[in-house]
Amino acid sequence: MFTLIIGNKNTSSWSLRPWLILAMLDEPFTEVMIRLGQPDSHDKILAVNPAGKVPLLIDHHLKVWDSLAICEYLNECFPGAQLWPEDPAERAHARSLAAEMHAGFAALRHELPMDVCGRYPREDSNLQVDREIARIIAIWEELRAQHVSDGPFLFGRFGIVDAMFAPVACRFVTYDIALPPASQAWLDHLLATPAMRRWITGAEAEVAELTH
Ligand SMILES: N[C@@H](CCC(=O)N[C@@H](CS)C(=O)NCC(=O)O)C(=O)O
Repeated sequence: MFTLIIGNKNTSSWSLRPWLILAMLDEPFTEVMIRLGQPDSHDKILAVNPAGKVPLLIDHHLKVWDSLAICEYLNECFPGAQLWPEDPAERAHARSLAAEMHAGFAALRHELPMDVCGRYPREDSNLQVDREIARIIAIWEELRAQHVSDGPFLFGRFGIVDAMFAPVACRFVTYDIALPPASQAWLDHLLATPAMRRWITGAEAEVAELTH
């Protein structure tokens, strides 16, 4: 059985991605949460992962870290799940989008950090954040226009690209960012999945515990 080491559900956007894939696959796994932002957080992470980051997937003697590397490994473990699209051109497109999300959108990450339970309607304007939001919406709109008849997720069926953008979906709710109907429908569908509901409930429990 896999063990997935994650950070706080309310804020650890990187952790959400592989967690969501395991949860969507209905794959039993042991979840270990290391609370971030504590004096001993870094030491606790270093004790399991020399890279000093979560998420970390442990599969028997194998350790896989970095959210995208974990998603790739899960894709290899579950080929039937088609976590990347089957068509090579679509797969290349999906990989480009996952890489763009993984390496980019720095202004959005910095200015609008993931805070699943927070509600802070965005008031300040920031050109770079506006540009990144526009790019994300363009990606979602294009995918939904292409794949609306294939299913409710970005490429039709659920896959790594949905997982990569899931923390952005949470941010759009937190910061009340308006979306065109097709993107909004994808976001609503994703956040209503039992897997995302579990993550959000976990984040709520965590925040309640921290504030009492
Ligand atoms: N590129 C990495 C980033 C991982 C990352 O930055 N994780 C944060 C939590 S969301 C972390 O471990 N922070 C703890 C620290 O830096 O001490 C990935 O994709 O997994």
